[in-house]
Amino acid sequence: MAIQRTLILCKPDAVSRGLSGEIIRRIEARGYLLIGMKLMQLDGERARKHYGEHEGKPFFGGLVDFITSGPLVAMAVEGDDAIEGMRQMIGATNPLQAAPGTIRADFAQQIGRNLVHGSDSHESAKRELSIFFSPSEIVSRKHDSHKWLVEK
Ligand code: DAT
Ligand code: MG
Repeated sequence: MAIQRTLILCKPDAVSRGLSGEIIRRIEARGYLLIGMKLMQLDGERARKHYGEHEGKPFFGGLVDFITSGPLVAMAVEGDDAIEGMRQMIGATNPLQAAPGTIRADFAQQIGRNLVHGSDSHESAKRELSIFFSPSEIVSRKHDSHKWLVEK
């Protein structure tokens, strides 16, 4: 078990559908800490950088158009094994394959409108967090304040 940081996005579909509160509620209910958060709209350059691994794939253009289409909520989330834990909570990329109880299964229908982004590895988390947050926008929070949730 290790304390990890991960980038979570409530994508424009989540914000426009009024689901960012529900998504944040689930993250906090799991006991993860929000250590950075902002509402912002991405420009194409930053969107292409964030989704760089998908450049050249048939859905890349649509993905960039969609992620830049409206405001999103970007969050830096911290907790025990938070990268894998958040991926579990978000569910499989295609909402049809996502397990019931995950955000995508509970609220989404289509792969191209699947509401949430979560970093998929330590390297991705590091890279993606630096695209969305400068170090001064990350707030250190003492895990002791959650000691009833986190096993030492
Ligand atoms: P994830 O968001 O689960 O990490 P990914 O990194 O493979 O999934 O893809 C990034 C996003 O791109 C995904 O959330 C939705 C979109 N996407 C992926 N595969 C797609 C496809 N076959 N058709 C349309 N959109 C797709
Ligand atoms: Mg991904």
